[in-house]
Amino acid sequence: MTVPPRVTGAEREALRRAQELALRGTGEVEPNPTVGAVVLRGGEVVGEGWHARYGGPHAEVAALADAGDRARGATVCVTLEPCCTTGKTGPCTEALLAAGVTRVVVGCVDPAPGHAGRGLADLRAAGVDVEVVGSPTCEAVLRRFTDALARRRPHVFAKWAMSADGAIAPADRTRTVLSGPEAHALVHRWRGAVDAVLVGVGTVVADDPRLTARGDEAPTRPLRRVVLDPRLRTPPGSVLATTTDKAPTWIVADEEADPRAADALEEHGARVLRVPEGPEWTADALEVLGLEGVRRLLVEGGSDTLGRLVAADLVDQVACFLTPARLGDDALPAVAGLELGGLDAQAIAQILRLQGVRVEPVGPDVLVRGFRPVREDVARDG
Ligand code: AOF
Ligand code: ZN
Repeated sequence: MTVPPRVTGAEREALRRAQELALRGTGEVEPNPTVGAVVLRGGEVVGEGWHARYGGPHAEVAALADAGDRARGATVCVTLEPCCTTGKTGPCTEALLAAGVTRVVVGCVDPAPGHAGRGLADLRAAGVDVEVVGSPTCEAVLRRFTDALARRRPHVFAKWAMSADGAIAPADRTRTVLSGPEAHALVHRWRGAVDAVLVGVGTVVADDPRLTARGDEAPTRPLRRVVLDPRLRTPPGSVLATTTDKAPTWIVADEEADPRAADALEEHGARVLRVPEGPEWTADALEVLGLEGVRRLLVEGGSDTLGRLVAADLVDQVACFLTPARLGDDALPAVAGLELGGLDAQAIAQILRLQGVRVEPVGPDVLVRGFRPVREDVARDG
């Protein structure tokens, strides 16, 4: 790494540590970048922080909180240019100024259009000494983020629980709880850290789910619940359609779907989004969600929806809970079109083409997670 002479050895070391901290957010913050920050005072580390969950505090804010009063007159080394706009949280540039930081060492510039050097300019204008290292390691960490900036659809995080024989429901399709309470707690936390949760209409008809976030950490904004429902089969009396006072429900339908069905759902307060018929309907539906401001989307099934998204290479991130249950012959496969029964975590990860795989016990279940290389289509016009 070529480091400009204006960066001290302690700062270089702090930036390396900040990169390490940044990686702790992997799997929790995408499509946003993983970011780490270290507060230095007189060459000593007095605070550390990272961006830990989507929608949560940014790395600088976490590191400043860790440093407390010692941040006054200190240097902050951060892997990414501090943001200067209010997104889900306030601008980091203002947090740095309010804390009395006098020098900021930045790993690389934020490629996001609204940032891209403006944060650096704001800090300099306020009299802060700013140094950009241009670190290739920091840039490498941003790859997933830069790719996501180029497309309009959300980052798709698909989650499911499946039996040891690779199914999500028994032959008679009755609702079956497969994973343990620890897995449920994790799912509720994830629901609190996405912009929307999506299921296919088959799941609404079979399970009539609530899809609310009941985690310990209060969601930063009302969770949008989305049903992929081309022909508008969502029952107007379903929980999702009748609880829109608690959380918004969006039904994504084909443009040709029955207008009377749409009226019935809208009467209850659900919103029907129309997507023109076409060979890439699912991709188009995701794009509509992206344009509506959904950047991180949790997909919770069912079998057909997961199968369609995987087949179209529209899944970016996977979390699969392997549970000890067995559902027997003719059970519904967890992901339509994929045979995942009787396999261990490594084999499942291989079939799903996961990268950066992590396998860990969660109560009685085993959680397999990773990222999928996604298709290049991303900057589609039209
Ligand atoms: C920072 N520090 O730790 C991160 C930054 O979705 P939001 O509101 O959290 O905003 C995310 C945007 O802020 C993201 O698109 C990227 O440009 C920047 N990320 N910036 O100063 C951080 N994660
Ligand atoms: Zn920020």
